[in-house]
Amino acid sequence: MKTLSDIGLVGLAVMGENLILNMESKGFTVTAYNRSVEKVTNFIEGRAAGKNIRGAKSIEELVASLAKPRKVMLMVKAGQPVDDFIEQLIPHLEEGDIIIDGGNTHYPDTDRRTAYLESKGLLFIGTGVSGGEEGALTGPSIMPGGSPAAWPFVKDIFQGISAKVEDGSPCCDWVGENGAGHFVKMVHNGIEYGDMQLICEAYQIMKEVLGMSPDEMHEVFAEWNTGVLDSYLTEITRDILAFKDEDGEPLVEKILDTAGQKGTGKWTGVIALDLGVPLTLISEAVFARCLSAKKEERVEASKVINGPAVNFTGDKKQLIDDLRDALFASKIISYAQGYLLMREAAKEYNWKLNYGGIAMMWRGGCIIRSSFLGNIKEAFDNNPELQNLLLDDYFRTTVENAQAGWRRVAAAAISNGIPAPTITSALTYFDGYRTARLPANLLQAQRDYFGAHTYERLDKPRGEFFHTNWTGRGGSTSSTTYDV
Ligand code: NBP
Repeated sequence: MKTLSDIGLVGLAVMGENLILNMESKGFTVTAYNRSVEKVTNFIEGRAAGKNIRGAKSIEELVASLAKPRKVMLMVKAGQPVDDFIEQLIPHLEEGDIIIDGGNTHYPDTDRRTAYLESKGLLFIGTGVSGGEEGALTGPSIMPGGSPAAWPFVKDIFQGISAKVEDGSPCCDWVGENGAGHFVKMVHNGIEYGDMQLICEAYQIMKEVLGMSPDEMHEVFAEWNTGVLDSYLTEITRDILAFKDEDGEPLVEKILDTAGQKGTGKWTGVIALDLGVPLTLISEAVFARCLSAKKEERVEASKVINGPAVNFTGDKKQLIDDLRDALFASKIISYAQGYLLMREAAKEYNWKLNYGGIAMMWRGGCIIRSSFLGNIKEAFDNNPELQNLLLDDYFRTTVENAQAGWRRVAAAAISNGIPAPTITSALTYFDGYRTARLPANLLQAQRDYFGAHTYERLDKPRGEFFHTNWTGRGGSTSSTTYDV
């Protein structure tokens, strides 16, 4: 074993342990530490036995075991524990040493910690790590941001342990300053919410409108996974649908229909509202989980509120193909919206995000990995300034070609009373985005009528504002013109 370790890792839970083993397997020597130190002994004597991994029983011991500049990665519960460990580490570190937070941290915390540690002469990295337990061990997607000066010192380790795509390129690259890495991880999680909800809506339509069994749906997902919908989430859905409980019945049908959430989807929706980005699909996916959680209320409502009876007389095979098209088109909308959010955040926070590079980071090792991320990379390679994915030739024609089926699916869901919030809101966004004249003229008139909020005119230059005394009773004073 080397006399000094390449990196220290604090937090011996599922992510930390597996990341350490991954690092060690790539030739790095690691020192492990945990708040409850008995877990260090258990790990060193257990999974880490015989490997280039040393255990530390104190922060002092951990820091003393590291080569300079020292690198300490925290894989602990996000929030206060990260700040607590930072405070414990600071007195033992020297200028240029690097603290890394690999937890699911909200990006404003990473902004704050980067500034704080840089003010103390230290460097900080806040990085998204995706892929769960298996990814941590065999190759996660890693999205680092923070102090740019720290990147050259951790690049070999991070890219060495990350997932790789077919051509061998790593699913890890520098994202940007301060909270950029955690921001991109947050958008990744939001997209994950959207992809999952889209699949759930397809399942509900197949089940309720077409009366398909889980085994039949399993076959459909198996086929979809060989085409444009090829992705980790399609794959696990295929397997979940085929999974039988001990009595031989499909387990999925026995699971209570209330979804949990840990907040990253909500953060994505909240920042979209703050930045004025129409992130409709991900937001609907978050609300769908909220509605699912109101199980008792829904059960009561189902007894007293009537909807249409399901009545599908069309071509079943056609609707299944339409569902594939609806899923793919909606998924494109979701990524288009997610990228719009990153673009707006980059403007707001002065980040130079590499959009094609982000697609490659998500191409492997994470929950949203899918073959179509390669098309997103190509779209940004063709035009790094691409305003909206829908304006890229491949995505525009794909969605145009899918829209007939997409509309039939939306119509089938609505006319049969099946909730499909992400499929339908994605279609509504698509129609809104391609509409030159929306009814916001009337909306502006309403605002001016009741609040003297003023409006611009088609027949006058932009930036000239007008107020009309609509009732003859108001004055000519208008409200101040500003946007929030
Ligand atoms: P957990 O999120 O369950 O955290 C466990 C670790 O945090 C243990 O080392 C524990 O120490 C430490 N910890 C806790 Br809990 N409270 C603490 C406190 N007040 N002070 C100091 N240490 C404290 O572990 P995980 O699931 O491995 O996740 C680690 C991070 O990675 C989290 O931010 C998580 O959101 C993120 N993440 C998780 C996954 C996943 O699939 N699980 C995927 C991607 C990212 P102890 O042993 O002394 O209690």
